[in-house]
Amino acid sequence: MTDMAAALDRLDELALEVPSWAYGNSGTRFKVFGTPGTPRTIEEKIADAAKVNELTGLAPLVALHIPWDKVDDYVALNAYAKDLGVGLGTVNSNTFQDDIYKFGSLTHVDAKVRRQAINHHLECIDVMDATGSRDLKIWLADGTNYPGQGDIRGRQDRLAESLAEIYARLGENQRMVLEYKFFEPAFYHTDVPDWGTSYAHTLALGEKAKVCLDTGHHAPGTNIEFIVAQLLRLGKLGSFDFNSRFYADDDLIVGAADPFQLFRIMCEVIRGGALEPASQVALMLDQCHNLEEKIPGQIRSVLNVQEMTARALLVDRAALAEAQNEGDVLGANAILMDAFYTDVRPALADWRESRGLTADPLAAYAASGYQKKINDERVGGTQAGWGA
Ligand code: AFD
Ligand code: MN
Repeated sequence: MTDMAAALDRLDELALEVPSWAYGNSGTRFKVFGTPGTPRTIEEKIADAAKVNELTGLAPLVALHIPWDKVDDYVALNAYAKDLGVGLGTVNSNTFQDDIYKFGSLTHVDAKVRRQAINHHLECIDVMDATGSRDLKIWLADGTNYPGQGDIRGRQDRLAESLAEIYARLGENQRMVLEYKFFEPAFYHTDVPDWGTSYAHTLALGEKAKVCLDTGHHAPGTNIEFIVAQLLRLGKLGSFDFNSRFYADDDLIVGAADPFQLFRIMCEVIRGGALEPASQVALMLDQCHNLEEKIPGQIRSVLNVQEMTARALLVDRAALAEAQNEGDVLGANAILMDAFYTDVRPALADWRESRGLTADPLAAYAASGYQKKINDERVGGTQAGWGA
C-alpha cells in the first residue's frame, strides 16, 4: 500500500464544487420542509458555501442555477463571492419548471418552445461570460410517461439540432456538459437517459461538449466506475454531480448509501488522471437534503469525498498492476481492499491541521455559532428553494 504521507500529499489537488441549491429548502413531491436560517438570496447561499470552504478547504467553487440564482449584476456577484474566498462555478440551466416545457424543451415538437429553451441556454452562456464560469450544465427533464406519447427518434433529432445551436454560442474557454438521468420526472423514457446518449450527442457536437455523470442517475446495480473509466479513456468526462441514493435520485449526502462505490469511483478518477486540476474534470456535488441541516450536510458530503479519495490514493498501483497481470485474483482484490479498509480519519485530521485547517470541520461548525447567527438574522423574506 502507498504510504499515508505520500497519499495525503496528493489531496491538495482535490477541489470540489458545491451547488448553490444545496443550501435552499428542498424535499420531495410530498413535502418541502423549511428550516431556520435558510438563505433567501444567492448571496446568502454563497455565504453558507463559503463557510463550508473555510472549514474544510475543499470547496472553492459554487455552482449557480439559473433562474433560481438570477441577479442583475453577475460581475458584482462574482466579486462578492471572491471576497468570501470562493468563486462562481458551473452554470446550471433550467428548462424543467416553466409551464411551456410541460411536454419537453429542447426536444419539443413546437419550434417556438425549442426556441425559448435554446434562448434560455444562450442567456446562461451570457451569465458565464460575466462570471467567467467554464461550464454550462444541461440537464433535461425531457421525456414521456407512456409508450406512444412521443416519437423517440424525432426527439433525438430535435435535441441534436437544439444542442448544436447552443454549442455554437460557447466561447473559447467555455464548455457544455450534458447530464444524463435514466428516469424522473419522465417515467417511460428520458431523452438523455444514459451515458451512451450523452456521449453520442457530445461527440457529434465537438471538443467543447462533454458528459456530466451524476452518481445518483443510474439504475440499481450499474457499475458506475466502469462508466468513469470509459469516459475518461474517451476524453469525454466533463464533470461529476456527486450525490448518493438508496433507490431513486435521492441527492443524499455523498457516499451515504455506498462509500465503497464512491471509493471505487475515486480509484478510477485517480487512475484516469482526473484528480489533477489540469484534467478539467469538474468534481461537483449535486445535493438536495430534506431533513438534515444544510451546511453540516454539505460539510459531511465534501469530507466523505475527501476520505474516499484519501483511501483510493493509498492503492499501491504498481503492486496492483503486477497482481492483475499475473492473474492473481485474490491478491489484486486484496490490494484494493487493504486501501479501502484503511481508516484514514486520524491522518486526515493531522493533515488538515498541517494546512492550518481545523482537524474536525463538523465540530468546528457546531462550535462556530454560525447556525445561530443565520437563524437569528435570516428572518422574513422568502426562503430559497426549488422554485426560488
Ligand atoms: C436535479 C436533476 C439533475 C440536475 C439538478 C440541477 O436530477 O441532477 O443536475 O437537478 O439542475 O437534481
Ligand atoms: Mn445532477
